[in-house]
Amino acid sequence: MTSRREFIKISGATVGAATVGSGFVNKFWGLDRDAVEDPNTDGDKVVPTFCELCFWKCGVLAHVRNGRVTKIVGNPDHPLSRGHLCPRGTGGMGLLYDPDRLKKPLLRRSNKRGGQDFEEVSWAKALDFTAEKLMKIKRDCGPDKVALFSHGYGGSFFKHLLFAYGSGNVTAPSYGQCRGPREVGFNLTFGSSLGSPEVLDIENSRVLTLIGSHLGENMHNTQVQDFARAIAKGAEVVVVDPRFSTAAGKARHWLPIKPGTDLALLLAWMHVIVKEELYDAAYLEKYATGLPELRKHLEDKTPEWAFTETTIPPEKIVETARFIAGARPASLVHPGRHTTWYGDDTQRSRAIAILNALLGSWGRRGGIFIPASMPVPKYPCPDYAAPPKTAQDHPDGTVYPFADEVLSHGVCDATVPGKIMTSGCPIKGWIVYGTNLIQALPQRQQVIEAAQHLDLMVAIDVLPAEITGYADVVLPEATYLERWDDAGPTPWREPFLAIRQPVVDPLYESKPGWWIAKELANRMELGAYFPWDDAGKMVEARLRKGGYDFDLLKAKGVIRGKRVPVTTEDGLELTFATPSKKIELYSKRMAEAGASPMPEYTRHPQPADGQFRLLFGRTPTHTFGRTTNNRFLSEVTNENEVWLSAKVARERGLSNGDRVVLVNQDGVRSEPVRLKATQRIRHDCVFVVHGYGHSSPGLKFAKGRGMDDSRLVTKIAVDPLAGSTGMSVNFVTVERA
Ligand SMILES: Nc1nc2c(c(=O)[nH]1)N[C@H]1C(S)=C(S)[C@@H](COP(=O)(O)OP(=O)(O)OC[C@H]3O[C@@H](n4cnc5c(=O)[nH]c(N)nc54)[C@H](O)[C@@H]3O)O[C@H]1N2
Ligand SMILES: Nc1nc2c(c(=O)[nH]1)N[C@H]1C(S)=C(S)[C@@H](COP(=O)(O)OP(=O)(O)OC[C@H]3O[C@@H](n4cnc5c(=O)[nH]c(N)nc54)[C@H](O)[C@@H]3O)O[C@H]1N2
Ligand code: SF4
Ligand SMILES: [Mo]
Repeated sequence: MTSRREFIKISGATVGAATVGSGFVNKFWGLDRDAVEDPNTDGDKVVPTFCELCFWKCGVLAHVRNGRVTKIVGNPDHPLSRGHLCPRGTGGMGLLYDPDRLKKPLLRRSNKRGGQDFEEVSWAKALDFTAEKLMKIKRDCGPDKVALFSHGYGGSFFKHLLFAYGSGNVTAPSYGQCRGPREVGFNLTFGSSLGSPEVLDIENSRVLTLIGSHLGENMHNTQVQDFARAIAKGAEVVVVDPRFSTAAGKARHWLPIKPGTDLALLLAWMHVIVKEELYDAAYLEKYATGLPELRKHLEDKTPEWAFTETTIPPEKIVETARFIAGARPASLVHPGRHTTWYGDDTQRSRAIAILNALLGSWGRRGGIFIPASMPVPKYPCPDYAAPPKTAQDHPDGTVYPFADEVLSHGVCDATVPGKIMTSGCPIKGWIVYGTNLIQALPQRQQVIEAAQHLDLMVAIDVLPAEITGYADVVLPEATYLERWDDAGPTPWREPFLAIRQPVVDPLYESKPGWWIAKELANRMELGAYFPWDDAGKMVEARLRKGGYDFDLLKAKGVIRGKRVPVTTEDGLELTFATPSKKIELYSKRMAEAGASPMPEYTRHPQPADGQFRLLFGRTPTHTFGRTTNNRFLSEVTNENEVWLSAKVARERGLSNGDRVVLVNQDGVRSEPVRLKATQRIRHDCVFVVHGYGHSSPGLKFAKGRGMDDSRLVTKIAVDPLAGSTGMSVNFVTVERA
């Protein structure tokens, strides 16, 4: 195992390998404290691939010596990494060589789900068992009674398998518990959503406004690099956050808003911008509809009114509105990513979208670009026998009128007999790929209850995460450094194509996802849908058919296409896929669905005296619970702490470093956790990094470290438009442990 010193050196090597500005970027984020070059970690072979420590897909170069990966650095040719990685990406060996990895297929021994009581079995036995159960569900109840929960790039083979099987129930918490409302809000306004990686031209922004979005702690590599570059070029930042985030430390204006009131601020900003005619009139004239209705709607949304909601002084609201408008169109109000906060999140995202429209930033340099990509032809494959059946999560289609993906918590509900009306029997089978539903979904008891009703749960994972304990069969996947995945375009500022290829052979008996999906297909008479022997060959055939130089791709990991216009400044003509073919400031579709056609502020319950709103976020060195067992990354941070206002702590006789317990409104108690008494947070909320407090005994390093915030999320506020679950609606008291 590499020591802390070596790990830091490895990070240092990343800095060394970087291109222009990287030293600055690392200094900017305070990441290069011990950075040293270490040629001792150079490999005798370097294999390019892309990262899976989060979902940003940065290109990496993996150094290999004597069959072992010795370091991972950024691929300078890859537009998402540009030669350097975030701290997590450098720590991929901590996953590859994690001694707690799943090593062999497991079959559950006892009847009780959740007990982690398994026997090791052969692949043949595990796959036969799974395929037989899936066939039985199909025979008895129909194929649409199986759902796939899938997070991460490798899930594509299982989606294909599920569609071939005849089910359309593909879902992920990264929609209904993450970016769902943002995608819906932007889609309703511009006819297009933002996707991942987000299509934001932060590097060229002159003013960047962050509502939450804690860049610098939220470590999406390209965005934080762009953020640092923008500031180096003189950009200014406005941060709206109840907490003095890392980004707030770089900001001209920090607005410590009362949590849950952002929509009031957004409306008041727009009030000022419209009243003072600071908007981009020519842009709106050409591209938008609904300005008169919006003007009327905003009349009474004054800064004085917003002050009473947000606690931001009216003068400050006016000043920042003018400041933001002064930089248009290179003034970007970041759409956020984790936007499932209070249940009116689609409306808040709509307000952010409309504000961007007023600034003229959609399709503009320094705003939101229209991405380019390099298409990859399909591998010849039969059509799916029947169109995938309708989703089971909200079957009559009217409950959440704008949900455009299947909702994970809805699938849980549809698994419990009689809980929501679906035709025929409830959902009987879950395939869970790369998502730890126990930590990712709110209202854990309901997830666990749903699991108890299943005929089959198969978990495909690399680690014994909590969810694997509830599965009937656990299939150990090879990590991203040990496998091929499918090839596909990543829409971005410049067109490029990258491949994921194995760096080393799979350890233990782990197998790549493509192999697992194909073997299951063969056992269910669906082999025709996987008409290739090996995913590497399939990827090669697809890319060669597309006219790409596969040998170059293998050697470099990435090829770049010719730049095309992505903003009006480059000569792009903007089009909008809305019903009116224009930006819809007023949404007829929303009115028809019975929703407010322009964002309407709702007042949310606030914590009582002695209670605090539980907020959560990220730390630069971890991706939720996905990496908290990674010993390399944990050399830097190995537990979370609870942020509480220093004044409040003092009044309660608590000091920095004390062990405390959080107790939520339903009496659920957290694990004991260290207190961070700080002036950097408002008095009415506490903040904690998500992904700690693991309980799975198999996660020998992470188990019992820090607290698990999601256990306290027993209450949700469901967004009536996107169907997503607002999770920042839980209140806690703080007790000494
Ligand atoms: N290092 C690292 N980076 C990551 C991830 C990771 O796990 N680790 N995860 C990735 C993923 S999947 C996602 S979705 C993103 C999430 O990252 P973001 O999209 O940035 O998440 P948010 O929930 O917007 O940000 C949390 C911030 O919002 C503030 N906040 C809480 N409530 C409110 C409120 O009512 N109003 C306002 N204005 N602010 C509020 C919190 O204080 C905190 O600073 O990060 C991505 N990047
Ligand atoms: N309370 C609370 N809940 C949240 C959030 C929060 O901040 N607080 N954040 C929300 C957000 S923004 C999101 S995006 C979701 C994300 O939540 P999840 O969808 O659960 O995402 P991860 O935590 O990344 O998923 C981790 C699982 O994937 C496994 N894994 C890692 N690599 C691989 C691989 O190569 N192959 C396979 N098969 N498995 C792999 C890990 O071992 C782990 O079990 O959670 C949401 N839920
Ligand atoms: S942002 Fe970091 S963890 Fe995510 S893909 Fe890039 S290097 Fe990997
Ligand atoms: Mo997310």
